Amino acid sequence: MRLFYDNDGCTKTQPEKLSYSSYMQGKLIVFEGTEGSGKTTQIQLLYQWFRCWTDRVALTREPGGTPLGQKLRQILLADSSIRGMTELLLYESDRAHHVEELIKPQLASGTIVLCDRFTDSTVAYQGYGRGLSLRKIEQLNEMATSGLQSDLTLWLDLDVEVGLFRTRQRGPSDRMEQADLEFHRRVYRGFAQLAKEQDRIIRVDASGSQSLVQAHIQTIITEYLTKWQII
Ligand code: Z5A
Repeated sequence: MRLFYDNDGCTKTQPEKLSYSSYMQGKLIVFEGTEGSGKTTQIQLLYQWFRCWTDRVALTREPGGTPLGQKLRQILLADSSIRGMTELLLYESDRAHHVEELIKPQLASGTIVLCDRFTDSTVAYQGYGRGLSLRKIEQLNEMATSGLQSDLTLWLDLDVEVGLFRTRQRGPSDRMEQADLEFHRRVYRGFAQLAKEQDRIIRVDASGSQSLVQAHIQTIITEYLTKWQII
């Protein structure tokens, strides 16, 4: 990160402070991708970048963005008896609670919400990966979010095998990471298809170094903040 950060962790080229009077509603920015694509690393770096010039930013994730969600996350990632519709409904339950309790109130107070995974993960994993009905998933996503969509989704595009190699190097795998390679390839195809269909999804090449990928993300975010007239 030396290239982009000073000693205090802030960039030399950070935007001017947010003009607080210029916007009321926050923005929902989501990071999506297959295992090991670097979402968590990159969203945390972006959060630090935002924090250098505003405190109106929140970092959260799915599953597990609330205390109840943490409990659901533990069950979802550890219990191998959970399959099919049960798995889908647990992810949607986590989401419904997360949106109501955290995301909507934060957006209403003008906060930029950075979320590690959201509705597209359900389409990619439970739809393309597990083969559940895409139409039903769309309906459940709509119900769980009351129609809320991301303002911008960054799809971190990385070769599935490279991502799985990265996660294996990190240590023991959880239930989803242990799924077979063909499952992860189907999930990848899901994200690729969504990116083709939806203008709110921007593809980010995640194969470079952490600092290179972060620089690309900061460029995209700066463009959007300008477009939204936040900076
Ligand atoms: N799931 C679902 O099925 N349906 C849904 O609706 C939702 C989720 C919302 C969440 O688990 C699981 O839930 C997930 C999908 C499913 N499946 N799994 N597994 P999670 O949150 O624990 O897992 P994840 O979201 O996939 O995160 P991850 O495996 O930790 O991957 P990541 O966040 O994309 O990557 P990372 O943690 O930033 O990096 C992984 C490793 O690579 C780490 O050691 C880094 O230091 C390293 N890394 C990161 N960037 C680089 C670069 N650029 N070069 C080299 N190495 C790097």
